[in-house]
Amino acid sequence: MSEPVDLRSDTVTQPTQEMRKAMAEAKVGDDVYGEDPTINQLEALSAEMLGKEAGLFVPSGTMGNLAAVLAHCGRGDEVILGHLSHSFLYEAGGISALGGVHPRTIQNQDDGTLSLEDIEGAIRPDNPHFPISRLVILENTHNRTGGSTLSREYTRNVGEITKRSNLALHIDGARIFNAAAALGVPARELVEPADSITFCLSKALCAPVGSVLCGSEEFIQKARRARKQLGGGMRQAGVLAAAGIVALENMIQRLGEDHQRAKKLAEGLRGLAGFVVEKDPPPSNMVYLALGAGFPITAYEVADRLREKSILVGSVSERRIRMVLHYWIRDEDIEFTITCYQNIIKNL
Ligand code: TLP
Repeated sequence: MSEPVDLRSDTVTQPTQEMRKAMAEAKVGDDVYGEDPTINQLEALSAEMLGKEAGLFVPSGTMGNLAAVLAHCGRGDEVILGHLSHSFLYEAGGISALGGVHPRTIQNQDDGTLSLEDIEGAIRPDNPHFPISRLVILENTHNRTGGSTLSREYTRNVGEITKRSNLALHIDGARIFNAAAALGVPARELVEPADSITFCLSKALCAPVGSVLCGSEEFIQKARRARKQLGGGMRQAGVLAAAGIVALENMIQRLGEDHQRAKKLAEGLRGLAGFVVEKDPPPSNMVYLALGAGFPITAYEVADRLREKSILVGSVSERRIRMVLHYWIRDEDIEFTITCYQNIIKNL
């Protein structure tokens, strides 16, 4: 049987042949002793690419974000973040459960940003009634608003606020290289105002496991302790980091192809009665599709009908579908997906 067309996420990507070879041949050591040469190489390469002093290899984006919050904040401190941010919605409340950190959510705008006024307005005055505002988190690209990109200028403006107010700025850059490709701006410039950044190797870059948290030497030392507390101190994990190095060296320059395919998919779905492509053209590698008011079946049923044709999509809610483009999706898969959507409409 042929492979399904898996559009649920870019997290489903399999490692490439080149990654598998690099993994098999990786030189490894005990990373808790700091002795894994491949992890050390990945961390140094990541830090250099993002213009930060140091990097820390972590098993997941979730752990990268959590270790960052634990390194920036103490118990009872407050983090300002978007109500649609991944850290708030999809990380199992880790910052509160494990860090005793208070989330202060403010509205994400439709383009994934937090308004500068809202950020300033959320910073607490020094008063014993209040938690201490310590950190702002941005997300680039912003998943729930359709893979929106946050510009260099916007991020600089936020950085000016955080600096002025003595807060830290963390970027959840799970897909920062998608943002860089979409905007035509080097990733290091997009994260320049940030004190820390997490990016993922295991999404559109195809590595099987891992993210890297980057920041100053001092920050990374604290984050390394937090990673240990969270059980993320790994041993001969250079076999994983080896795939991450291939991801950084060879997989970034092709991300534009995924963005082109996202546009092609959106074009094909645009005219279909009952569906609305939410961000059209899509800003990066995601296509979100909303079902119009009178659409007679739910997003779950649409997903089931597509699954019968071996197409997998994410139903985010009853009325909303997400499709994510990645390395393993070819042009013919896009055409086939559009045809299957057309057939669903015909057979309603
Ligand atoms: N996102 C996943 C799901 O958790 C929703 C996906 O399929 O998109 N930040 C952002 C912006 C993310 O989208 C994700 C994963 C993470 C962090 C967490 O990364 P992992 O899955 O490695 O913990």
